[in-house]
Amino acid sequence: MLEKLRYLTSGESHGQALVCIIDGIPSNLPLSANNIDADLSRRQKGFGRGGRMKIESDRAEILSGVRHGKTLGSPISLLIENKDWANWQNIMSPEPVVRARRNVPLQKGEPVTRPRPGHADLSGALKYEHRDIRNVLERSSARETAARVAAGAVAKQFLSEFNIRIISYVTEIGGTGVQNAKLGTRDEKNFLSLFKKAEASQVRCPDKKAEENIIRKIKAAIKKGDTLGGVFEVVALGVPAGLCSYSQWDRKLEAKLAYAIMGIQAIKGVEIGLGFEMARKPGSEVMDEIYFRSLKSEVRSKKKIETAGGFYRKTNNAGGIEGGMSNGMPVIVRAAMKPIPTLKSPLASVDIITRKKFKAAYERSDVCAVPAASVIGEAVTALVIADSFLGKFGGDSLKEIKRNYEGYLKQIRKF
Ligand code: EPS
Repeated sequence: MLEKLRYLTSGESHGQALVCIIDGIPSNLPLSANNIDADLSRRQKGFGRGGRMKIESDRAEILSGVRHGKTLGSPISLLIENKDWANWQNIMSPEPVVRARRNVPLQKGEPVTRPRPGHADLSGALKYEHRDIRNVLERSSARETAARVAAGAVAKQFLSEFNIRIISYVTEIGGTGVQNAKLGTRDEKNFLSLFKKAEASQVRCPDKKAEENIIRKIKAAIKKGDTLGGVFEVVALGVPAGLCSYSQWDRKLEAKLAYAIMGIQAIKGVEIGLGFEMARKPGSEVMDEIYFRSLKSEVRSKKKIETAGGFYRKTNNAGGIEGGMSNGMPVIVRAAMKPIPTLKSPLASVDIITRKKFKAAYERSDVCAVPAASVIGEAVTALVIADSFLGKFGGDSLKEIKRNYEGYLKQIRKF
């Protein structure tokens, strides 16, 4: 679905490393591994994560596409080591495992033959003809999202040159949380305040009371051997009107966002703006009415610059998108994550070799990863917005894109 920016990830959860190639980032964008590592670390946080996060401390190594702190315009490749690899070198060895000495057991690992309901295990085994489910679960694991967060951090770095920011917060976990009405106004100032509170929260929830309830819920789930899903919101701030198009189904901004968000492991639903709630209300209550304020200008460095005014809305039920195009308001995406399918209190399943009923195998896992999913949501949203931005203002160097963008802003101001 992406037009200008392409990216691919590779890597198994307990393999040597995760790898990501991003193609289409223009030249001369300042970029260092530090820009990426900050988001990698945010993705690892959140109350309810399992033992694995104590092993990993994700860092990106830039292998190509950047020289002396600036992008070259060539593909950027990134590598994130799996620290846990040290414990899996034989089990996940790319080379056939051979016996070092007679009487030394082969450390290939016991085949996993017990598919977990809700996981990729069974369909993946059938599809790829694997009789060891490890061959499926290693790649279907949400560990892969570290690579997507790294790619998203590069997209965010690009967008920051145009004062576009992508933020997120969690609104619900396990059916408890903060109601939309209590989140406050849907304007930039309030979104930034929600984000600040979310960054300081153990579960990325901006409401203190809701955070306490959520933590209580997660603790109860840990005790029961259960898992929890939830809802998070991603907001893109500073997006200009006119990204993407109504002209073709696959050029619509909502379509691109839904595609990207649904591509995150365990996501089962996406809404834009008021989303499903819009379907329950009459048109007179949900459309964002249009107003106009005359332009205000200031003289800065001997240049007259318009600083405020133009068309605006008082509400943002559309979530910043009308007719498949950004309309200049914050772009709001909400996503529903299902509970993690790896449960300590197992569910019924059938062994793929013996065909016997059993209670599904427990692999070490998280109890809740909604806060992490919210950071991943930011990453894929950043990639979509950056791609759409490049689709409209595309050029090969940052300077060329800035020139194109400024020309467009001038055009809309004069409209
Ligand atoms: C995951 C299972 C757990 C999670 C993992 C996703 O890993 P492990 O099997 O090693 O305990 O911790 O998430 C990550 C490793 C990560 O970096 O987010 C799964 O089965 O999807």
